[in-house]
Amino acid sequence: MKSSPEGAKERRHVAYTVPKLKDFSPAALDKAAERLLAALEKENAEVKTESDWKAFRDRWLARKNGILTQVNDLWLKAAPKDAKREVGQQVNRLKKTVEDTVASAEKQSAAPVERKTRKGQPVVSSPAASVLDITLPGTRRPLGAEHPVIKTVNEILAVFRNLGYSVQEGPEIETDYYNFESLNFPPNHPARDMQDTFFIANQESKPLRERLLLRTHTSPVQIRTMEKMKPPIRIVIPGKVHRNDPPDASHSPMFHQIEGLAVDTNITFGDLKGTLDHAMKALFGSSVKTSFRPSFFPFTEPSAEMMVSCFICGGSGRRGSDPCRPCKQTGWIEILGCGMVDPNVFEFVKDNGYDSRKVSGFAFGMGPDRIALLKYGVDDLQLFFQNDIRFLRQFA
Ligand code: 2NL
Repeated sequence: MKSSPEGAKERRHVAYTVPKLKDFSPAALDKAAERLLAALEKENAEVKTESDWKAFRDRWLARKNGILTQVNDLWLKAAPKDAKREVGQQVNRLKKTVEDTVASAEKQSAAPVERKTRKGQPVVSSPAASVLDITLPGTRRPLGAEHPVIKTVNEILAVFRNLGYSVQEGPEIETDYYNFESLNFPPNHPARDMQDTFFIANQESKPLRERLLLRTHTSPVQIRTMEKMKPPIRIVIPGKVHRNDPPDASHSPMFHQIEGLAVDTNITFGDLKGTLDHAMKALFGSSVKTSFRPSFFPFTEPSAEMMVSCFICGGSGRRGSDPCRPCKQTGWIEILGCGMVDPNVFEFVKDNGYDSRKVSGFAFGMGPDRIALLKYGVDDLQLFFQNDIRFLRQFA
């Protein structure tokens, strides 16, 4: 029978095995650790190829029966109570050394090996040189670029970061509780209808508040954040949201939202106006004006829609002799919804310090897809989501 080279190598020495310890004294531990490290060094020196390295890694790090696992079981778990601390520290040191050694062995197994040509000058080639013609031209990897919607999202986030807001994110699959109930949506509110919401199938056996759906706005993240961070807070939340809207030039079943929330003592509608007016000037230029008109959202009271003077026509409604299309000749563009957080919303997080008698807050939400359409003069939202690089590369 032919024996493999690996088999021959194995027989040359007896492989290290983790001994059971009878003596857990520091001196005995040091001795055991010394033997283990000697074996590690010896085996490390024998790693030449990638498959050597994989075997080396598995022998030392495999969760099931790897040497470190055995050390944990035979040394740490078996240690008497009064030696546990000492053994634990020793095992942690060994763990770190083994992990570092295995990690650097990977580099050594993949590193180019130095070879001599017949004339004696060193030639650097990879172990795979025999199957790789290094004189062939390389594969071109075209550079990617930021998607225009993400670019817009990042610009908006930067404005709020500069005001001291932090960025929070959360799951796209949400519960009815976080998407609706905690946001003061009455049981028969139209936004709960199948019309708008994508429900996850087969949830009927669960209580309503635990049923899963695709979030229809990023507001659930605001509740989740208020559950984990006490006031005062200043946060902005970007993300994908989903609504059962058929796609057309201005609608998509997946779109983006950025919401913001500031909660503190004595936050007023004046703070809301000042903050958002500043944000619009930072985004669209210092000459834009803002205007607020009453609106309704279930989670804010009072609520408003903010208009920004048209940054395409400068508010005139006309472009030369043509009517301005983005603002429909009104000179104003509806840019976001906002309002003062409804005390009913704080009620759901009152145990974390949100007592509506002590704190107040403002919130706002905007659609960066629509803002990107306006900013780049694109007339069809679908273009943003078809990922045709002939379209996208224009923004690179
Ligand atoms: C819009 C309007 C808005 C909010 C979002 C919010 C969140 C909490 C409490 C109160 Cl947790 N409000 N979010 C408030 C007003 C408007 O979005 O038109 N978005 C595109």
